[in-house]
Amino acid sequence: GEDKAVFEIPDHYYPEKYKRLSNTLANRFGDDAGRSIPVRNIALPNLALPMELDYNAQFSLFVPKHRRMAGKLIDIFMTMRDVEDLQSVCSFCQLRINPYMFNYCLSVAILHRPDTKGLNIPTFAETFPDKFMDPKVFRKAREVSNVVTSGNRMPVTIPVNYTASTSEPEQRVAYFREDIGINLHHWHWHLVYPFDAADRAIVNKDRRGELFYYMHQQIIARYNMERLCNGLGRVRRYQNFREPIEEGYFPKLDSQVASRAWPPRFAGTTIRDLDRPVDQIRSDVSELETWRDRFVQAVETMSFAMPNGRQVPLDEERGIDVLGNMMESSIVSPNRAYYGDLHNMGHVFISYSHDPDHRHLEQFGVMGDSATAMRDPVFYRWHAYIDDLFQLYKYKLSPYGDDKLDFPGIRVSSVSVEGPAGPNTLSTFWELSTVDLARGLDFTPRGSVLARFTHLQHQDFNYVIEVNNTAGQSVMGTVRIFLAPTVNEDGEPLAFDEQRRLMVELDKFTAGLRPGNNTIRHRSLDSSVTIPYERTFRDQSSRPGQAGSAEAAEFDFCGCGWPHHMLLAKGTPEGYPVVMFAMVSNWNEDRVEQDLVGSCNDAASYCGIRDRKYPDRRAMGFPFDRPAAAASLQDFLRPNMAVRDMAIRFTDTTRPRARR
Ligand code: CUO
Repeated sequence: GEDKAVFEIPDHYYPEKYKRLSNTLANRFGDDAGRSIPVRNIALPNLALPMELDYNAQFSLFVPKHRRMAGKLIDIFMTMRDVEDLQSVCSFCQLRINPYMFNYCLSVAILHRPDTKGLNIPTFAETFPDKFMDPKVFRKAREVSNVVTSGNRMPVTIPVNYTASTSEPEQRVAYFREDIGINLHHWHWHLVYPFDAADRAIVNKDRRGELFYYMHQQIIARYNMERLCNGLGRVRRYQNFREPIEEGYFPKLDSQVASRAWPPRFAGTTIRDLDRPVDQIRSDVSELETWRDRFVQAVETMSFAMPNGRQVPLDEERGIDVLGNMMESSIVSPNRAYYGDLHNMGHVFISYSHDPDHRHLEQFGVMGDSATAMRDPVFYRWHAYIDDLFQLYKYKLSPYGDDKLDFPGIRVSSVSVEGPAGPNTLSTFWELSTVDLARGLDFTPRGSVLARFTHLQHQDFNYVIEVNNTAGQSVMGTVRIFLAPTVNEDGEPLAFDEQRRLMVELDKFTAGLRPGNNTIRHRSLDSSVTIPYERTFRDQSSRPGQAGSAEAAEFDFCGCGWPHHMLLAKGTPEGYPVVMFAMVSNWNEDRVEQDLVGSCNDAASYCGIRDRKYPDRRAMGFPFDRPAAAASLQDFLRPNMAVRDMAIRFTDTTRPRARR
């Protein structure tokens, strides 16, 4: 509600230069006026290591030194006795610790401390909007906020297509790469699945390595469909580290913290050996190649080396999870000394390719930060390569047999969609939305600053699935829905093995099936992949509480989830041909015994469920995670599966977002 609070912070918590201001400085999570809350005066822990990062520097989880400093700070936040002590140490840290690192570490701690579950972490886009938006917006926002009183402000408009002209073909999918919701999802995902922390339990979540593989595999599948809709070929993997990266990227994002521009990468840049003492990074390109070769060797031999030299087999059930942890890598990698840090260091090499030895005193580019990496075309080239390496393992597995694919007694006679665009037509268009930038803008007066931007949107629809049950009794099934392109760059039908890798998961849910005919109707809005628009951007009507307040909101773990407005690819004006696939598998073989009390279980496909196991016993991406003998999707079908040809029709109009 309107209950505003000011935190009374012990005087000696303020750095010297702020002492005079101490009476007027409100806590970052507090509001402007009202109730006064004393902050507990505690014996402060040793913060020397995290304070080594300059307050104005950029912070990257991919940089090993930053990772160690963050690990220490998370550890400090995790071990504070209670919420009041946590708040106390936070108020001390706020004016001393690099704000990006502070925000990240506090978010991880709030997510993982038992006594802060359900507390609100301010939505990242609003905490650091400079990572998601064009800096011009902020200059305008400052002007607006200085002249107009709160509550009566004109929104500032973020232009469409501001990072390149149409001479750059990659610009055709900029609306995907630079989508604020997609970048927020990616940042949240890495927040929920950190790869480093002093407390191993924070990292070691159920099937986290497999989810790293799967979530990023799905990003590539979605991006590829988006590219095909726009007349671009599937993304070319970045596999030769000695060759120039053809694509350039000029981010045009300013950091408010560093007050300097994010460095660009020119077209034709080649990654080079890194020697940046300031970041304690020294690594040669050949090291990436060694790690890559060792990863491939593990797959080839279907076994990996433990630190003690013992060889352990990669099995069918857990192999992909081990490889995910090895590849990313995380502290639960089976042998970090040997398999190294391929994926993370790939980000680091690319993000420093403009200044590998720090001679120009430049910081990392957008690839160095999980909040901004997806803007850069090279992100997808890198992850397409990573995905290829994972697929090497999947090709080692034997195809699923009937025992895994069939559901005896269950026949799916049809899948279709119904909606405003007409039967079996999916409809997309541009939508104009407004988000609140109030948080993270450290100018006065504080309050609402609205930014208006354009993003892809679609008309919601229902899935309709006809299922015949001849099992003689009621059974439970898991409905799995995917969407894929039907033809390649040249308009030729896709072979099964190409198409399976382009399969985009749209939904997964359980359904009870009575004997006889059943019609399952399911809303696209309830997708297990996406979170509602309101959660991506946070409901405008509910103002956040401060850390430590009892005001519960779930924008943290719950912030992880593909943004619903990007559920479908853009399509084409003529109608882009796609095929929808639906399968009903036997829930008794899929289910995981656990209670799902609580919330944030509505985007489980890409994000898992907080404090629970991944809620599906099958391999992620089942049944398309493995190759099959089938030549075409039609060949692959079993009685419990159905397909339907459809079209995604894009209308090039911009509609203001309607209140729903
Ligand atoms: Cu999400 Cu490379 O892992 O950015």
